[in-house]
Amino acid sequence: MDIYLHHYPPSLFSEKIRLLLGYLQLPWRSVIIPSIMPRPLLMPLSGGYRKTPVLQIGANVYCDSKIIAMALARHAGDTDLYAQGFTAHRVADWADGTLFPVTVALNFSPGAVGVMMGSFPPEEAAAFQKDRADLTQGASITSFSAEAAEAYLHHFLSELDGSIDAGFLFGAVPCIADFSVYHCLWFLNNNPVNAPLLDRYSAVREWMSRMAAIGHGSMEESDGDAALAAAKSAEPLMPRLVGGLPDGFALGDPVAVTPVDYGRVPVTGTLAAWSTDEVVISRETPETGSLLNHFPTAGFEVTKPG
Ligand SMILES: N[C@@H](CCC(=O)N[C@@H](CS)C(=O)NCC(=O)O)C(=O)O
Repeated sequence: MDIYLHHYPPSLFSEKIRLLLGYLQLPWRSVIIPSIMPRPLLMPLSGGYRKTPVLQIGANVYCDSKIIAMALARHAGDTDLYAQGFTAHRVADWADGTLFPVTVALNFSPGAVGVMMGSFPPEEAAAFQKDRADLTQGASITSFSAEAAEAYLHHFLSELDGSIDAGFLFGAVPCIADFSVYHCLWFLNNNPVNAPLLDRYSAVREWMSRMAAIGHGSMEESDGDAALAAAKSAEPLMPRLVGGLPDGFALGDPVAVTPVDYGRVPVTGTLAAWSTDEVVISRETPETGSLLNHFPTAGFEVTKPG
């Protein structure tokens, strides 16, 4: 079954997944989506979920890089990525949830954002800013200044620099924590104003080079129409999930699954499976036929309509 990644090049959470596809040696098809809404060819697959990336394996669609990473490890039969346990998993979540807004505050600071936006015509820059205001419903994605972000960064990186002693964050091979920390620093490093902030951390820089060397593996360019056709010609496959349903929910219930932070667009369907890590809903559209949409349980809420 072909793997389609719906993404755009500067997306940092997509970089986490592109690198994981390389690490797990899974050949994949690249579908470049617009960096702002609307995304008419993706919405039938994602059900309205509007963050990036989205991963599709046939008629199974994975929303949020946390569940995408778990699904890819499961698909590849990999046992190393999550072998380091609780501390490594918490570091991964810390990076995705705490280091991420630090890097956003730095790259969107007045001094740095011009480098990125300067290459956009003014109307595109305005459309991007409006799109991101919609994403956060007017709230800032970070609630602190670039100066505060820089203080966080140096606090984090001086500790990190002193603790990479075996090649990767938790030993001689990368684990999920490496991929989550890496994509945030990759994003920072891509901004020429902020990249020098990393220079005083030589062990971090060397580790970043080792991570970058993993590469994106075997990628073939594709498009949204091909991805929709692939979904339509496939049957969704139910993974074997462990864990029970919370009280008050039964399989087959109509539900809505919504991120708890930003991009709070509910995806509706019928409840198909629920484990401690993953919630799966079943949906059907004329463009795709039957689908299963997978979300992480952490960071999403599941509600019943009415
Ligand atoms: N928790 C999400 C966060 C994803 C995220 O914030 N992605 C950014 C791009 S790197 C995004 O969705 N930006 C708005 C958009 O692409 O519409 C995940 O792990 O996938």
